Amino acid sequence: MTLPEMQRCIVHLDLDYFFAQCEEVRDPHLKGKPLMVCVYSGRSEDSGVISTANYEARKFGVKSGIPIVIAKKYLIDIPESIFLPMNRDLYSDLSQKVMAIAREYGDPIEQTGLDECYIEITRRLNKDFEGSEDLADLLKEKIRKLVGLTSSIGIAPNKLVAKIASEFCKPDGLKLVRPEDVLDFLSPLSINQLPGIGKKMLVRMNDLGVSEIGDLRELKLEALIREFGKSQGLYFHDAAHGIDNLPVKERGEAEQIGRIVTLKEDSNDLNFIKGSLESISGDVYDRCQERGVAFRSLGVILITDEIKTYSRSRTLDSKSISRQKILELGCELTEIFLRENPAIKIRRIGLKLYGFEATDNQTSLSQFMN
Ligand code: DCP
Ligand code: CA
Ligand code: CA
Repeated sequence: MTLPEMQRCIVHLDLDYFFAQCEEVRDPHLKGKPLMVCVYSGRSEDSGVISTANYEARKFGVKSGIPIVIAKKYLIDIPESIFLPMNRDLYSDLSQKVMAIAREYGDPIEQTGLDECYIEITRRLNKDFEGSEDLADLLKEKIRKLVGLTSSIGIAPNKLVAKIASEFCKPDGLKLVRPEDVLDFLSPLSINQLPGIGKKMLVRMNDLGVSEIGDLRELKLEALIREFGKSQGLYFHDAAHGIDNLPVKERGEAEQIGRIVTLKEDSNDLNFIKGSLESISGDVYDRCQERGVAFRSLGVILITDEIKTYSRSRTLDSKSISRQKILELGCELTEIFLRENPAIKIRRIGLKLYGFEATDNQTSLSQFMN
């Protein structure tokens, strides 16, 4: 079976007990003992919280976010326990090494934290999902060999299920969820395995009789929207059905999309300038479409015949993806500028869009997922 068109294969890679494991890489003697990385507040010797702990410490109930004093109580009978301060440079150095390796295994990759990323491997597979496990095994092995870290990998037809799968198989695991198995995989999982369900939401869900993802699937979309509002309701409905169409996107892309052109001649005639604004609008609009984003803010850049630069901008009440809107706003801002500055002639004109948000078919999920 070849991958049907539009069928994606996504890897979610998450490094195990990351900060603490980095410390073990730095000093292998630390291995095998309960190890805590601490965020010391500095108020008193032990004030602060646990950033993360290795699995030996977790056996005693230590976890991220608990006070250091509590962790010390849990480990009172284990004198070889180790408490270390944060060493951010080390974590970011090892993180960069891992991400560079991940990049060799797919394209694009979306880094969502120091210790995790999504990798789109669809185009690396020419047969079916089976090849994906071998690929992920190679990736895990390479990270272990070259960086010294263990990781957990989920493979699924979308980011949501891949993330749940990597969490599911921790530590040092690999979990493939084939498209036909998505619903069976999700059904028995506790509802708080879904990204975006914290303690409060868990209580609300339990009150509705929902404790597993399968229970959530029983609820109708209308009922979910009534209970949680449109965007959350949609998210829960899609998530319960294992649906997520969000693309894997490189981070750190330009925060704005813009273009500047030189007018055929210097001018303060809006009708003449409008011709250029039309073509720039089309261009920035196309680039928004390619990236699948809507914008909230638009600015015009006006460069005068004396090479002075001015700009005017506007933020909308709600996001827009309309080419017409871009042109209208561009003209409006230019007109206001020209009215206020009748003596100025424009040599170059530009538009920029920023304040990006996901387009509508993406909103429900993107609010809750990395
Ligand atoms: N972190 C933190 N405070 C938290 C949660 C996490 O400082 N409340 C830091 C330390 C973690 C890193 O972020 O090492 C990654 O977080 P994860 O949630 O992925 O947890 P770990 O990697 O520590 O453990 P796991 O093996 O469960 O992934
Ligand atoms: Ca992790
Ligand atoms: Ca993580």
